Parts: sequence; structure tokens; C-alpha cells
Amino acid sequence: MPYYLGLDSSTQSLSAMAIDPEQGRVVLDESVNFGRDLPQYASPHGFLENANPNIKHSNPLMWVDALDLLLSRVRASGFDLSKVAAVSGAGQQHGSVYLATPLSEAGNFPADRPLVDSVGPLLSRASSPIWMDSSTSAACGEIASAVGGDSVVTRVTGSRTIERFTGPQIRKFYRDEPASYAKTREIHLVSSFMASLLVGTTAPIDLGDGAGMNLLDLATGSFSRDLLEATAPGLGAKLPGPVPSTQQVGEVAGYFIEKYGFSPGTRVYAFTGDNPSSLIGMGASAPGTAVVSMGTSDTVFAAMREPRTDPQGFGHVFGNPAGGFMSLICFANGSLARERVAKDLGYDWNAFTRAILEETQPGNAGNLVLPYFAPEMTPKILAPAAKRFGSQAFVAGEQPAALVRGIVEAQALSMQHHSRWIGETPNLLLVTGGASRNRGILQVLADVFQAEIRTLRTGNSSALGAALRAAQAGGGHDWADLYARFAAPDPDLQVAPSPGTARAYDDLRARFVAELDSLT
Ligand code: XUL
Repeated sequence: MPYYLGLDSSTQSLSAMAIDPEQGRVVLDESVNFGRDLPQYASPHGFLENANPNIKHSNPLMWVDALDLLLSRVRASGFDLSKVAAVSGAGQQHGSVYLATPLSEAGNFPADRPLVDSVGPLLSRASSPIWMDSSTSAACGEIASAVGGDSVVTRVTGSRTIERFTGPQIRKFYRDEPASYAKTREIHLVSSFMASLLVGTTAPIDLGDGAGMNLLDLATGSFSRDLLEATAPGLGAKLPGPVPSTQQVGEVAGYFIEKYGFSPGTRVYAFTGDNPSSLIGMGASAPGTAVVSMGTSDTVFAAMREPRTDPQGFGHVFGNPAGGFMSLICFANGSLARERVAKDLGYDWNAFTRAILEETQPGNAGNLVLPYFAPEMTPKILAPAAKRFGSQAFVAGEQPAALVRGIVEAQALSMQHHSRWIGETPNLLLVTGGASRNRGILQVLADVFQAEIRTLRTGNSSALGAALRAAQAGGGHDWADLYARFAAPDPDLQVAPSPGTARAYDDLRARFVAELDSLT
């Protein structure tokens, strides 16, 4: 009975999930939390502290160390990695890793030393900018004007130039540290970097995650020569790929066979971005189902029926790993904003849920909070502003329960407003991510969108999606069969709009949207 393994390298953790498709069972679900388990990297939330709130970098060696730690835990749990026939994976999108020595020239990793000892000396840049970074506005402007403006960038890549996207990040590196850029011979996304570690050589970037770089020509599936040139000299030669998401990129390297007991010949398929992977993990790779993913960031995404782009410039088009494209809108102030409010009020998640379900009403008596504790990409707010508006008591901070609802309603209203360009009004939303276990948050989504809410049993749809992709590409299983077995909705956690709430948001929505649009 072969198993299929999915790895998910997200902002705050690295997870492994394995499935047995014949039995329809998840047989492994293990995780390493960077803040808790690797405190030596001083990254409680998965990134390094920086006095400038627009700069967000991680130490890529933390991800390397996490891979060793995760697999040693998997092995110690008694799970038999030799039963894994194929592996795929997912990574937080847009983040980039810079190498002076390409992984294809690194030689074998010796199994008697930690992986980090072999990979550390290959780096040309000690830290990796991640998706939360918003420090590249100048680079965005330069790239856009070099190719004829953001309308051209949007037409070619599906997104205007975006601060967190990899191209502008690379340009900023080239401008700020030209000598280090010149030394760099290979640049990876987090996804292709993790895949490369596993195969012990250079693994290519896939079309799903590659679309989040401001470099990929969606029409041809190759990097755009004009955008490469506008971004940094010689860039084309430093980027591996792009390849279709279903492509085999190698076999598990000797290091992992010797150390953790993988079988020789275990196939590895292209790793993709966490959101494209979640599209698969939610069973939503065919058009018609919208997904809300509530993790560190909140995202709204759906497989696309036809190509279109966001006229407001916040939304994106990425590759759908099952073929075609997907739309995506990303909000930086997701769980970090919810956690911040809970912490400030001293609420645990039960108190947080009670505040929504028992202590306040839909529409929150007109009280809302702009939830921008950190710089936001949708809408673009580079100077954080968590502003309350509504009644005097609310603004004065005398209504703690209303603050909870005020944040969650504002997040839901913003998701709805900024996903209108997708052109479909969903009456069913699939919700995933840590917050999808919270009934209060689900009820607000149901009421604001006036849509049925379904969740899946697993909170980690990105890791599940990676395991499903390994089974589809490596085991010949078809999507419909895999979805029926692994992506069926959880019957115990479905939420419908509360009666009478259709009108509760009309007035509030108009005021909130006016406030939002006045910010940019
Ligand atoms: C998507 C995005 C985030 C990260 C989080 O564009 O920036 O959702 O992928 O891991």
C-alpha cells in the first residue's frame, strides 16, 4: 500500500502529511513550529525582527534545519518512510533564497552531518525576504516603467508589480547589494528550494508558484525576457524552470535515504506555492468553488473559468496545479491581527468565539476596526493603521467584545469587497486554515457573504494538497477520486447565514468600503 507524502513550508511551521489513497486515510500529520522548536533562529513568528515594519526576512537555514528536525520526528514516531512512493510539497509564496553555488553543483550531502552544515556555505545572501515584506516600492516603480507601465505587467503576469513578489525583491537586492547579487548564481522560491534540498540538486520553479514573481508570462508559461531584463542583469540564467506543477523533479537524495529511511528511487514532484497547493487540498481545482484560507495571511481564491485581472490592482492570477489558472487575493493582517486583538484583551479562543456568537450582533451596532496592525497589501497600506470607527464607547475602547467582532467583520467585508473582480458571487465558501475551526469567525463569513460555509477535517489544506499532488502525479490517482476520499466537507462544521442578516451589513458595508477606498 504505497503512501504519498506532502511537505508544507509555511511562514510559521514546516509540516508533513502522508496519505494512503487506497484506504482513504491520512497516515501522518507532523509539524515543526519555527518559533517554538527552533528558538536559536530568533523568529517567534517565523521571521526576523526588524525595526522597519516594511522589512520582513527569514533565515533560510531555519527552513533547512526544520527539514532535518521534522524528518527525525517522523522517524521517531515510528512512521515508515520507506513506504512513501512519491513526495511533493508547497511553500509560502514569493519568498526567495540566494545561492552562490547552485544546488546542482553542491555534491552529495554527507549523512553524518546536519543538512544545515552543507547548505550554509552555499548561500550568497544570509536572509530571505518573505511574502510579508513590503520594502520594494522603488523597485516596483522601476520595473513597471521599464516595460511600459503596470498595465503591461498586469497583462503579461496577471498582477501589477507587487512589493512582496519575487521580481521586485530581486531588483532591490541587486540595487542595494550589487556585489552579492553578482555572486549569486541561483535564485529559488521557498518551494523550489525545499524541493532542491530533498532531491539534492537544483529543482525547478513550477508554474503555480512562479506566477507570483512578476516575471512569468502566463500566455507562454516561460519567464518574460522583457521583465527579466527590467528586473536585474543576467537574471534568466539564475532562475531554474519554470515547469508544469505535475513534473517529476528528481528522486529523494541519498542523505534522506540513509538518515531517515526513504526508499531509493522515491520520486519527487515539483513543489508549488501554498495557495495553489491549498486549491488542490480543498478539492477546488475545478471552477465554481471559492476558498477562504485563514492562516498567517488570509487569502480568497478560486480556479478561474476565464482569464481576467483585478482592475484595482490588488488581486493576482497564479497557475492552478491541476492546469489553467486561479485567482487570489491576499490579506497580510489575517491571524496575526486576530491573535493581536485576543492577546490585547486577554481572551482565549473560547472567549473570542463567545464575544462573536453570544455577546455581539451581526453588524456590530455600526462599529468596525481597520485591521491593519502590520503593513497591508490589500488594500495597499504601507504605514500600519488599526483605526476604530463607530460609536463613542467603541472608539474609546470600552467595548471589548465588540472589538473582536469589529475586527472579524472588517476582515470579512474587506475580503468580499476585494474579491468582486473575480466576477462570481459565491453561495458556497470552503474555509481552511487554523481559524476555520472557529465557529464565530465562520458565522461572520456566512453572514457577510450570505453564503453556506463548509470546512474540511484537516486545517492544513496546503500539506494535504501536496500529498494529493504526489498521489496524482506519482501514483496515477485521479483528482475526483482523491477529492472524494480526502477533501469531503466536515459534516460537523458547516455554517449557514443567520436568518435576517442579509440586510445587517448593507449600511455598514457602504461606510466601510468608503473608508477603505479612501485609504489608497
Ligand atoms: C499569497 C501570499 C501569502 C503567502 C503565505 O500571495 O503572499 O498567502 O503565500 O504563505
